[in-house]
Amino acid sequence: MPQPGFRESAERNFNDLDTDGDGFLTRYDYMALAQRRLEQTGVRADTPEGEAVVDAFLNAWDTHARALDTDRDGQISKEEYVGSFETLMRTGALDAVLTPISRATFAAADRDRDGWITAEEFGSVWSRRGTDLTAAFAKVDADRDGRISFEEFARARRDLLIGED
Ligand SMILES: [Ca+2]
Ligand SMILES: [Ca+2]
Ligand SMILES: [Ca+2]
Repeated sequence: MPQPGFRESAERNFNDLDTDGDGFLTRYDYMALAQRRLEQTGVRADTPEGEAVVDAFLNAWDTHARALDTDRDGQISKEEYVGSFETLMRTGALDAVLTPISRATFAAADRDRDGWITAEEFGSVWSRRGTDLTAAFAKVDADRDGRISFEEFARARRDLLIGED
């Protein structure tokens, strides 16, 4: 049974993933996303942190392509993505993709490598347009200790993706 707003979440995710806006997801879009993440965090691609970010996005592409690109033409249409989003969630494929991305993003954002994301570090990874960073930080910092743990970060990113926002 589709949840209310479910299709909207899936469409919004699709649009976020379709970096070049041509209406299809390709390997290029995921590479561009990884590149953008590196630019935001100021992490270089040839560092272990940078490689982890690129690997996580390419892993996401491989998983999405395997699950969704049924005609194997190397691109995923919006219909293919939106129509399969619920299956991705139910089978755990979404988490298999999301967890490495969250881990790599968290590591890239944690510039002083103390295992926490502070308010200053937060700005480089939470960049959905029109976001109030202070409010977003407060929401992600579930236990309100003024810093974001990996668990808090991963949970918030998942909620964002599936529309429990
Ligand atoms: Ca595209
Ligand atoms: Ca830190
Ligand atoms: Ca916290």
